[in-house]
Amino acid sequence: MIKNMQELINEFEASGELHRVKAPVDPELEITEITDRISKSGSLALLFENVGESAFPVLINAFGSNDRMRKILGCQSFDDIGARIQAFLDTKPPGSLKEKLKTLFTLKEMSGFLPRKVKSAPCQEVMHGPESELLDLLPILTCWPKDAGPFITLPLVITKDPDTGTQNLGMYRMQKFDRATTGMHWQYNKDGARHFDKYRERKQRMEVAVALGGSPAVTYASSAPMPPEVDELMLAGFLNNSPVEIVKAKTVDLFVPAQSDFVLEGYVDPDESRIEGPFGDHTGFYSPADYYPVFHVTCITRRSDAVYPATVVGKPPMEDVYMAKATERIFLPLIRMLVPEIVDMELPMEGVFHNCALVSIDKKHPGQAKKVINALWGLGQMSSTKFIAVFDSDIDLHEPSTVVWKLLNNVDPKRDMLFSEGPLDALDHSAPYPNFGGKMGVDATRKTREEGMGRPWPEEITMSEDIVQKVTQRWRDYGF
Ligand SMILES: Cc1cc2nc3c(=O)[nH]c(=O)nc-3n(C[C@H](O)[C@H](O)[C@H](O)COP(=O)(O)O)c2cc1C
Ligand SMILES: [Mn+2]
Repeated sequence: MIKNMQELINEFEASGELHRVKAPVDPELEITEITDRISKSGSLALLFENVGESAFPVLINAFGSNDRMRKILGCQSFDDIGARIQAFLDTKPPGSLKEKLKTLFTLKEMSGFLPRKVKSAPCQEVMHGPESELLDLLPILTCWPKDAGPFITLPLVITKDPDTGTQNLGMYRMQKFDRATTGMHWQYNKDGARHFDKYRERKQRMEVAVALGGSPAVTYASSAPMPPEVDELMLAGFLNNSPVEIVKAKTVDLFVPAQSDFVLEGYVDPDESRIEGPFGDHTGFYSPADYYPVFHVTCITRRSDAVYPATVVGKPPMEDVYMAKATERIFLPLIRMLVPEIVDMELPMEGVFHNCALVSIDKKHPGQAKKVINALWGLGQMSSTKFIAVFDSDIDLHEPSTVVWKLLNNVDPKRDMLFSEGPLDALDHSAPYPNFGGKMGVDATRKTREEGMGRPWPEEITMSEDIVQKVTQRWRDYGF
């Protein structure tokens, strides 16, 4: 388990996966251009030691490879984590599937991974009060030329449900407006926004803490689509195989991860909003400016050896592609619990996750592919998926050429397309309205007579096994 950013730097440096940049660099655009080139060519973690006027180094692209993601999540393969989750599911007595999912993270077996409260913590070694430079202390990056300003790009936003007292940890970017305020870019369907709606109804300010850095598994967990009402710190504890230590924040009634590098404490006022953006986003386009709530920072605590974590999003592949790949594998067993005929899933990076899902199914009855498409359009964060294509289970969804081949050959557009409309991701720019628009499903499975296929389905070409073996054995005889 990698406990904090300092351990992560040591580990990745020892394995040759981290490059230190000692030359002075500008947090405005220069770091992005360097990081983008590294992301598109082999992908090392980068530690910028000398960033603008800031006293703190910047760690970027720590999550930017499948190998490093596996080390961060402590697994040999992401599917091993899925299998661990599956094992927990199997211990549950039969009940409705929905019920099972809801109770999965409240199981007795999971209680060992609940966060553990501690009295003192590294994240509170140094405190900067309300009169200090606050956000001016941090080397916050301006990522792209038309961004509205500097953005904190790896923030773990901690809020509390006023009804249940459950905390949520969500990654929502934050535009720095000045030394003491930022935007708070939680999209309407995210847990932070749901908490905020409750405070608005009560006409109360909401206390917010924002952690930066600390345990990389905690940072990953804050981006994971956990069901509402389940603390992401429990997932991080599960991944680390050890509870996350949390400490009471200094000035707000929230618990924050003890290993964090920085903690920003403050509040969001329901009566206040301000234009946020544009921001060069992970779609590869600028997301437009819009009104979002404002976060007031009233104090900052930090480690004495704090490192500022950042990421740059842009045209894929960037660092977030590897975080999303882990999510695709880890959450597959949960999706399969609700839609059991699903065998595998691939979210191609060009679809930037919300635009396209490929799934394979074990097809048993007519119309099943279309059933699966509709089911996914009603499932948690999957419901904002724009394109879904369904294949038979004898396909490797992770081979783009095979996928396109089957898609183009197996589909009769008139019979196999399903057009619909519904909620879309806030970052979709093609739809006529924000968050709502058209959707398309494609049934690329083998079609049967019951599905209106008037002709026999052809057999796929494969060589007979004895000839394959014979040729393998004789390969040298042919002079190759
Ligand atoms: C680098 C990165 C940046 C993100 N930025 C945002 C953002 O600005 N707003 C947002 O709503 N979601 C953003 N997300 C996605 C959320 O973190 C993700 O949907 C998460 O599940 C939200 O947590 P929640 O379900 O507890 O709300 C981002 C994810 C990553 C990896
Ligand atoms: Mn959540």
